Amino acid sequence: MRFRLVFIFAPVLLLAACSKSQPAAELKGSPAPGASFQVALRVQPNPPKYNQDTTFHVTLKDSAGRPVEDASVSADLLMPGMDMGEHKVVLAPLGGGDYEGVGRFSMGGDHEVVINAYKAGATAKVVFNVTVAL
Ligand SMILES: [Cu+2]
Repeated sequence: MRFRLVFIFAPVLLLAACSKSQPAAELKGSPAPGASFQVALRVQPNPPKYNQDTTFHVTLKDSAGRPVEDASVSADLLMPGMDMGEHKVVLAPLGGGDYEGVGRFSMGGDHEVVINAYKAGATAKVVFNVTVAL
């Protein structure tokens, strides 16, 4: 099911990626123990703005630094200490270990962006702290 969603959204996201001018700064993440992949996250704009489209761009590498393609990658947008309901953004593969998707934060302030990556039984979960501008 998740695979089908990724497939449908991919062409739209590729178009959006082509209109990008500047790559955003790479954020610092906290990997959960046992992560099989290295996860780098960029958000555009940085910082994200409340209730406006934010592009989440993930680069996935294995422990040897090689790009990991064909993984399932998602971003959960959470607020620590507040139940905001589930807000998951599925990131589509761009090739070369890059994944991208667009979502919105429904509030300003301190958030956690939790990136989950999965491929053939190997996983990674990395938490990034992001402060959303009003
Ligand atoms: Cu909130």
